[in-house]
Amino acid sequence: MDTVQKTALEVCRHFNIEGELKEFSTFTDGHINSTYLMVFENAGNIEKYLVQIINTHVFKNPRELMENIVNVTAFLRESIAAGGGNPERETLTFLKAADEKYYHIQDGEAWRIYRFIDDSHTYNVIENPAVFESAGKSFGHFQKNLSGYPMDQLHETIKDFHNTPKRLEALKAAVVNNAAGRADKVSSEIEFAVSRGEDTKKLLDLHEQGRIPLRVTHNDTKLNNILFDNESDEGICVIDLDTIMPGFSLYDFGDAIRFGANTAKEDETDLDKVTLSLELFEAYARGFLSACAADLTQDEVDNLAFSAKLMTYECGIRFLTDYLDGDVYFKTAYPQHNLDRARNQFKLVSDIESKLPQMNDIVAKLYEQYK
Ligand code: ADP
Ligand code: GN1
Ligand code: MG
Repeated sequence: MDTVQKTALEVCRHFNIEGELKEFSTFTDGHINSTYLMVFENAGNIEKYLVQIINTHVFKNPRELMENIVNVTAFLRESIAAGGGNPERETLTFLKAADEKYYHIQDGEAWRIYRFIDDSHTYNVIENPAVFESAGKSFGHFQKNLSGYPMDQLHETIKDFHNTPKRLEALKAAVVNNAAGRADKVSSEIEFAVSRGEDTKKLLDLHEQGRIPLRVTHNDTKLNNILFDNESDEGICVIDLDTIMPGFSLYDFGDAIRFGANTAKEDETDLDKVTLSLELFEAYARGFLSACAADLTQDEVDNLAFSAKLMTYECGIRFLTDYLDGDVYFKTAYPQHNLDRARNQFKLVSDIESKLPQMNDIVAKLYEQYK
């Protein structure tokens, strides 16, 4: 048994999990937390848990983080049950440790445990538009379900998470610091980011003018943060709830398109393969608008297409910043990984720029249908 497995097992015992450990495996989908599946046999029953080390470099206050998640999932549980759904499968269920806390510090790391949702899968690339339409419905319903949640009770788990002007400032500071000595290699990428500075303020300006509201949003709506049912292939559960905070609906829409309507993986290095699929864009927009069009303001609707560009641009800025900082934020598999991701995102931004008129037409048509 290696060290992490041994520590994870001690953590499980602290959460009162009994029985014999039968299986231990690692999930590598996420860029932030360390995630393990642990299967136990207990009195003849098989029990499956998702055991996670919270990345405390990213989430500095695990107590506040877990308070948000536990309260939000309790709220979701009620609205799912009221709508006739199954809360055990449609939202996450966190375990409470022996000391009544929802996380436990072991060997200097913050751990948490929740129930594994069986017979489900995630996607990193979409081939079938119907799957992406279902993802749009899932995130649209998620927003709708949380519309009555008291926003002032949410802790801001990462300050200025989608503040794009501040993300650009952080990139400029990283260029000046040049902590990893990599700035010389990426002058064209820096130029790409800086030349689009005007775009960073657009949504914040609209908010200041009272034209787009703050809502309770997920803020990390990438496709692999939805579990799909193995049988129906429908989105069943929105996961990765660490960044639920007040935000704009457009962040959630744009980020989902950024990841899921890309015709290639987020770190594809053959940039000819990286394009915005209009078919996938339409599929997601249909799912999303069919779930929540009536709740959106006209300014939100008018900026859905733009939000895809903004969130892709912002994510590219963040990958590039982390590359310059020496890969201190996102998990990477090799030294140039963050740079490859940044180039991929910037290629997608260029492609979206050329397709914005068509994307806006698609939104206008669907909005008429679903409002
Ligand atoms: P990260 O913040 O690192 O992205 P996630 O919370 O998204 O971490 O979890 C990483 C991966 O683990 C997910 O993309 C998914 O594949 C899997 N996963 C997470 N929670 C569950 C669950 N309750 N049931 C099944 N799989 C899960
Ligand atoms: C991270 O945690 P994960 O892998 O779902 C990141 C998102 C980025 C995404 C890029 C807390 O998401 O903001 O958009 O990587 N999450 C955090 O793939 O920073
Ligand atoms: Mg995730």
